[in-house]
This record gives sequence, structure tokens and C-alpha cells, in this order.
Amino acid sequence: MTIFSKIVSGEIPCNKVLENEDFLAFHDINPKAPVHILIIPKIEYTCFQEVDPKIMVGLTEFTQKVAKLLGLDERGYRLITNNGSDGGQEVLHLHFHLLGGAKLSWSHL
Ligand code: D5M
Repeated sequence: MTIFSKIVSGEIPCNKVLENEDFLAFHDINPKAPVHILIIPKIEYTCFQEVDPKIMVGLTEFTQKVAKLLGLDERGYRLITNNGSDGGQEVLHLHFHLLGGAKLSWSHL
């Protein structure tokens, strides 16, 4: 079980932004931008390469909602998923980084 599944189950606390039946958004513990949110499916898919594409519609709608809730929808934001070892993925539970609140450069990666 990954640390993110423990967050989903409530075993480990998080700074929650939004939740529905299928997805959870919470603040990254080590923010790389003024706003840095992690968006995860509650089901533990290892990475983007392994995800059931059918959940991506719901995940897209959920992500748009989170961006709007945080006032990022007008100024813009960056959405990233690190996939596997070369991608720099550390937590093996699919997650999208939603970064914003400043004009971002590539150095934010
Ligand atoms: O990113 C994994 C991200 O997960 C990294 O930015 C830190 C964050 N993280 C790790 N543990 C926690 C907890 N407990 N709360 C919030 N954020 C956390 P990756 O794409 O796998 O490199």
C-alpha cells in the first residue's frame, strides 16, 4: 500500500482541497510553487502508463474543478505527472501535480 492510499483511507492526514467518490486533491508536503496540489484517483494505479483510460474523463473534470476552486483557472497553471523511474516518480500511486500561483519556468521541474 502506498502512502497515498494511506491518505485516502485516512490513516495518514493530508491538507485536503477537494474530494469526491473517485478522486482526492491535497497540498503537496514539499511545494515547488506557491500553489502545489496533488490530484490522485482513490484506486491505486501505479502510474500513468498503467491507468485505465476511462477514469481520465472524471479526473479531468475533477482537476478543472480544483483549479477553479483555487482561482488558477484564469491565470493558468501547470499539470504534470512523473511516470516511472526516468520520469522521476517517487510515489508509485498515480498522481498529477497541479502547480500555479506564479509565472512558472522550466526550472520549477
Ligand atoms: O512526487 C511525489 C510527491 O509527493 C512529492 O512532491 C512529495 C509528495 N508527498 C510525499 N508524501 C506526501 C504526503 N504525506 N503528503 C503530501 N505530499 C506528499 P513524485 O511525482 O512521485 O516525485
